[in-house]
Amino acid sequence: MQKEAPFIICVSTKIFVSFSMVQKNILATFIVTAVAAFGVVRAQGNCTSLDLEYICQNTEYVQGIAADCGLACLSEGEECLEACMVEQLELTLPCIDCFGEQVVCVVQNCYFPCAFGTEEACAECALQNCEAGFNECAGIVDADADAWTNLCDCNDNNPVIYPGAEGTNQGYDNDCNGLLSPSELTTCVADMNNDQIIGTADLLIFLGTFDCSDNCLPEADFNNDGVVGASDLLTFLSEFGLYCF
Ligand SMILES: [Ca+2]
Ligand SMILES: [Ca+2]
Ligand SMILES: [Ca+2]
Ligand SMILES: [Ca+2]
Repeated sequence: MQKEAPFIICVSTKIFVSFSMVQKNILATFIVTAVAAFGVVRAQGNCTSLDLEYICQNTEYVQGIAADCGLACLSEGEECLEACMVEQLELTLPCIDCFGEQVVCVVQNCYFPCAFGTEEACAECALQNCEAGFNECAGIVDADADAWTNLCDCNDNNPVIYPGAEGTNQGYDNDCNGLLSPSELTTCVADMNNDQIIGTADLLIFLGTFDCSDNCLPEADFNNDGVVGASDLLTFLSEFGLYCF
């Protein structure tokens, strides 16, 4: 009996340790998945998120090429147009197909205003008849209704983030310029490595001390209850991705 007791304790300690490791791995997988979903702009139409970014950054150039190719291929149709655009634009073929469809739409619906009317009349007709179809094909949406589509809205799920937006001190790059101004930063507790970003480096430090029994990092005990547990994890997750003072 006396020989077995330590053995049982030893085994149960091992089980406890491995169980805890499994939990940490599940947690890490969950968080990494959540982080990946957080960071990726999901394009739903024919255009990839890289296509949309390219169109955003080169809007006038893309429009110009589309118009030029449309004119050059007026009598030859969609294949000519696509070949013409592929040559000059860094867009995927399925995305370029949407431009082809749009030109066909304009030719079918707006031939007279575009051939004989003013540029404005042609544009107005195209907007009325062919813009919605193009947006649907390309996957262009304004999911957060802040008047900026996912072409240039660097976070289309948050209406206080769009090009030119005022800082809201919530830890977001509000104006999508890739830079952080004082009015964009917020106060964080989870910046474990003090680099002003709550990111994967902080996550690794936090997970290293999560559920700790000794040598706990006191700075990870956000609610000061003596353990690094579930409620601290919720705090950490609520700050993930934020920019801090
Ligand atoms: Ca938007
Ligand atoms: Ca937005
Ligand atoms: Ca900014
Ligand atoms: Ca950090």
